Amino acid sequence: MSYEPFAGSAAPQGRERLAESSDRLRIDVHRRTAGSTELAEDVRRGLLAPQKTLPPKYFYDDRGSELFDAICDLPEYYLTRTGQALLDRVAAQIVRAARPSVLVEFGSGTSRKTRTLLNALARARRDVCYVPMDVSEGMLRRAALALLREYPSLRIHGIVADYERDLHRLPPGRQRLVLFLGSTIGNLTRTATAEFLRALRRQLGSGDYFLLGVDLVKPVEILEAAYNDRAGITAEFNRNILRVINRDLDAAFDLDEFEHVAFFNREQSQIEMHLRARSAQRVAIGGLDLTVPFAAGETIHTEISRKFTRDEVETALRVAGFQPVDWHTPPNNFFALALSRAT
Ligand code: AVI
Repeated sequence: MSYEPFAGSAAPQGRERLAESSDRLRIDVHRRTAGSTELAEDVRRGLLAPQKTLPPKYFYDDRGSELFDAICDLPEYYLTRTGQALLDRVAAQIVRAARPSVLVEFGSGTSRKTRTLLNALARARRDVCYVPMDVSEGMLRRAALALLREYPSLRIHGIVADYERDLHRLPPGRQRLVLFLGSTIGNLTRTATAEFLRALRRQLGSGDYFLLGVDLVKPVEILEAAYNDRAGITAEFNRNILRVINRDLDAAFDLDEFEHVAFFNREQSQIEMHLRARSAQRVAIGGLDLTVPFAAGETIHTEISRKFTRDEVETALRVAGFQPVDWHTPPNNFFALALSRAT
């Protein structure tokens, strides 16, 4: 047996806790600082910078996660549909190549796409332990319980943690297949991506596999439409970050005063999302004891979503210590699944 998460391992200490343990389910919760302290520091730093910024991870409270789920079903948002159809087509091939006994997933959310791989693994008669890592304990728990009902021989070791900071929380194991799907890596800067890949490689043993989903460069009209949907859901998602700050830091952002802006920056090969002040204003943030001035038209940069080429992805993987194995794309070349092996 290459992985035994349920036998005799010590419960985490301090802020970390073992939320749940049974024959088939274990959930470890790791929290480094109280959420609002980190939010306060990030908001203070971001809104005092010359180009105001806010980290995109704060989109995802319960409402933001629901809005993101709605985005995934939008006609303009090709990413989820295309990535899922591609995975449906190549899952069996990936399972044959990686032969995993542990399936790790970063940013697992509702584990939507995981089922495709679990089905392929069941068809190949491979029993696995699934290790989802997500910041949302509620979402991880709901997804885990649903999966346990659907897959009677599945074991799950959930990790409630932030994959950018807490990669070292990954339990040891062999024959692992690590999933990072949905092009979530595109929301990291180039530097953060390189750091993330290097940190991931350090956690893996040689011979473990990594499946990375990436959104590819394509005509600008298609890219910009995906982030400016006609139903206005992406705009609501973008403004949700202000709602989070109003609620958790006692701030007074008037959401109607901030306009959603999303465009493709060709030089950086990334979609940029901003919130643009419709008029000059001052916004009080009670929890920070701070008032932030905005000029009319000034923006808060809330997200990047990088769009990749094959060359760029494979170079980044190689530099971090992964050997590219397969590059899967759909006929329209909109999206790619890059399978690589830790060398
Ligand atoms: C989660 N991530 C891959 C999405 C993206 O497309 O970059 C987040 C998103 N932002 C606006 N729409 C979707």
